[in-house]
Amino acid sequence: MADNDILARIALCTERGKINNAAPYPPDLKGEDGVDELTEKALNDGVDPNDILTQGFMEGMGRVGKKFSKNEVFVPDLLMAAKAMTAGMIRLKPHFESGAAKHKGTFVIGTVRGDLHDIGKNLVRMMVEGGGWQVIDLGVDTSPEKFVEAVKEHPGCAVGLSALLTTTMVNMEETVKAIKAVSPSTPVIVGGAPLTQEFCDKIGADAYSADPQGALDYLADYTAA
Ligand code: B12
Repeated sequence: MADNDILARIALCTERGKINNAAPYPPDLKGEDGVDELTEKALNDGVDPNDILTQGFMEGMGRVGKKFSKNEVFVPDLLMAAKAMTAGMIRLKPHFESGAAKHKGTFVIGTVRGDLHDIGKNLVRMMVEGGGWQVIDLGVDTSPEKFVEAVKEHPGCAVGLSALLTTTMVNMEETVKAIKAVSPSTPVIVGGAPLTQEFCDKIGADAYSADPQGALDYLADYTAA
């Protein structure tokens, strides 16, 4: 397979959530190689790991992310795409560690203090990872102090905060203030079902998005600026 063909196939399998040859999902790709085998083949054929990331995984995740924003696909589709990408990322990981492939930057994400909801936060994490960023996931019930520690540990990072409860939205405000106190230039993106742009403005966060794609779009604009 030519480089462009294999990359297009990796993008398609990422978008459709085809993990590997043995995976029965999606039914129309049953018995065909998935992201796992295709990534291995591409690396063996000498395809640049950066191209696998950008033209394979990021292309596929970008397509599914845009469809999700338009309600053309749903949470399970996004989860399958992320699973497929994760299978390929395991093969790419040694190349990132060796420095042969580069991340766009570091994104620290967590659900704020008192809040245990992580399904949406995990989707954002996977999409941003698929967008070529190194993601540090602080998990759920994350204190402002833990976010501040991570910001100090990863200079130049961007931060994403998730909250699903009206009662924990106040902790989001406290977290934004704590981050801005130690690093005013660190961009903070907020999201979660009860949030609004108005709330984002009120607590001094830099951006709000109702879905993961919005976070990626903001990060793309931020790095281009
Ligand atoms: C699943 C769930 C749970 C699970 C969580 C499991 C888990 N691992 O996450 C469990 C059972 C643990 C749970 C517990 C509770 N829950 Co609950 N839960 C839900 C439920 C049903 C779904 C949430 C969800 O995952 N949605 C799907 C994801 C994909 O959507 P999402 O989180 O909104 O994320 C999307 C966007 O918001 C955005 N996004 C999210 N985060 C971020 C971050 C950034 C940076 C960006 C850019 C975007 C972004 O991107 C995502 C993809 O589009 C909702 C009801 C509902 N239908 O929403 C209630 C709900 C959120 N829960 C609620 C409540 C009250 C509770 C409890 C207090 C119940 C109780 N009495 O014990 C506890 C609180 C525990 C705690 N301390 O956090 C209420 C909140 C009401 C309110 N006004 O605050 C809701 C709305 C139910 C209701 N109608 O009453 N819950």
